[in-house]
Amino acid sequence: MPKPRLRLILGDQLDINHPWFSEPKATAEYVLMEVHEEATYVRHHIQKVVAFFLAMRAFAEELRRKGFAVRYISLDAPENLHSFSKNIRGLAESGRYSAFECQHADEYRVEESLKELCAALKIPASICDSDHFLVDRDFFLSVFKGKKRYVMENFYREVRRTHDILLDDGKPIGGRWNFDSENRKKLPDSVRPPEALEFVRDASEIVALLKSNKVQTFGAISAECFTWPVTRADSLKLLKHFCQKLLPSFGTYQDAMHTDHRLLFHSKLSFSMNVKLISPKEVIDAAVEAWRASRGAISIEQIEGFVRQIAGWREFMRGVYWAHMPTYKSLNFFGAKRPLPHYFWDGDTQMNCVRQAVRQSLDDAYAHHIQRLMVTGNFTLLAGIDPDEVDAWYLGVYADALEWVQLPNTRGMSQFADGGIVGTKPYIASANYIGKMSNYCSGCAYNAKQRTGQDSCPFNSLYWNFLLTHRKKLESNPRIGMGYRLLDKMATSEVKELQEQAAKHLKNLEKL
Ligand code: FAD
Ligand code: DLZ
Ligand code: SF4
Repeated sequence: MPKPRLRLILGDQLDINHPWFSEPKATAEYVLMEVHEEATYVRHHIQKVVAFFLAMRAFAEELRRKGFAVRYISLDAPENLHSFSKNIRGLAESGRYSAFECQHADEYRVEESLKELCAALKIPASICDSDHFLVDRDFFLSVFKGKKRYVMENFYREVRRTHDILLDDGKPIGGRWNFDSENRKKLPDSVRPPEALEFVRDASEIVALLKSNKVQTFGAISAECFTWPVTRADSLKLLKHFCQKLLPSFGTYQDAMHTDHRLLFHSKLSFSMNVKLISPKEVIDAAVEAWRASRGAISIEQIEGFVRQIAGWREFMRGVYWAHMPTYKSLNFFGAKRPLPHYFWDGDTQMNCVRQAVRQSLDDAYAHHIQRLMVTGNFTLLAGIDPDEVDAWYLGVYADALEWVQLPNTRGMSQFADGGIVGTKPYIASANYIGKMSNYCSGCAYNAKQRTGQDSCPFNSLYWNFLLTHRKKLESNPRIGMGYRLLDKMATSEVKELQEQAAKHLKNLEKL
């Protein structure tokens, strides 16, 4: 019998439709491994680690059921050396395999170590594509070749053209490429989002394994009632549920926030997609098919809003990440250096919006986009928190957090620490925006209408103070000029009061 090839499957490469699995089964042995290196490179939410381990174990089982040879190295396996490279070296040196193969990793850190590993092995080694994304890494570079800056909209149109998504004879269906302006409604009392679809499993065994192996995590978990989708079957059910129940209102309430409705009309498909249980193409195809079959009952604003997130933002962020790593990880345009306040770890703050968004994140390892961008991210930006600390929080807290998508969203879109590589302006807002998009302010200890005074909402004075502090860096930006024009119309005494109030809030940051 010829020796098999050894093939590594990373925790975010759980794609049963990868070309590997169409090849003759006997030619390869597949290895998956639970390693300390990955469980501890940042402190993760417990639900994130559990979701990865359960998904990896279920995938290994599925492969075995289908007749593939699988080696699964669990966290407590005696032979586990707790790093991808060390485990692979050990196996490759055993003499049992003819070659080593892996797929490109999505994270720079891991990709670099795999390249080093392949160069060092004594058996032939190669890296292939994961075949997951709609476009490859070079597509991004080709769209922006010779251009001064990246524009997500231009990239998004090219992706839609490449895959013929929502086009009629090359023209966008509905007459426009982008319906973002129709995607900004607050949730009215009369609208009740459907019950979330959950996939209840007992995760006690993994929770005990993490504890006995001293993996430090944070956040809450109900071990007997773990609800994230961790198999392809779960993910397909969730996609169906999204298309039937959530898509009809997805776009309209995409930016809304509500204390009683954590998920609203969001899909919660990010973990499934990021670990490749389902592909972005099949998610888009299913949603477009549901929209088409509805014969107008689902409006174009809903489907375009959803497609834009996946064909646009998700792929665009990946392009930015690979075009700018590793330097991107240390950009700090505003020189922000305050430590992250304790309430990001315990939710204990009087600011209701931050409390809701953080507690939900700690409870569920999930918050939707606007909570991440316009509540927690907005606050850390206005308060001048060190982007390294902000990144570590975002990378740890969400089950869907992998660096290729977390970093450009956090350091770029949300903190503008890249000086405008991802976004055209910093996403900053006062209580006015949060009040307009949520019911948070009515239950808050602070007064959303007040800019100064002990009870004044911190977002208000911090907003104006941010503009003043960074005037040199921002005032020439046409998208933010309005703020400076308003500032210039204010009386000097009013500006001074705002600055003094902001200074008090910043001094009192840990107690807000
Ligand atoms: P939905 O609202 O249902 O959207 C559908 C899908 O669109 C998502 O599943 C996701 O795949 C994609 N999508 C939407 N917005 C973005 C975006 N800005 N970038 C990339 N994909 C997008 N997403 C992650 O997958 N991992 C992260 O670590 C992550 N970190 C973020 C950090 C910050 C500061 C911000 C502002 C956003 C971050 N996002 C991240 C993007 C987005 O918030 C999540 O993808 C989304 O909330 C996941 O929930 P959902 O599946 O219900 O999304
Ligand atoms: C996130 C994660 C965690 C917590 N643990 C593992 C693990 O033990 N084994 C594994 O293969 N993958 C894990 N992952 C996902 C990896 O971090 C991810 O596959 C790489 O960073 C490449 O993107
Ligand atoms: Fe947040 Fe300010 Fe509204 Fe309170 S008043 S919920 S702190 S925006």
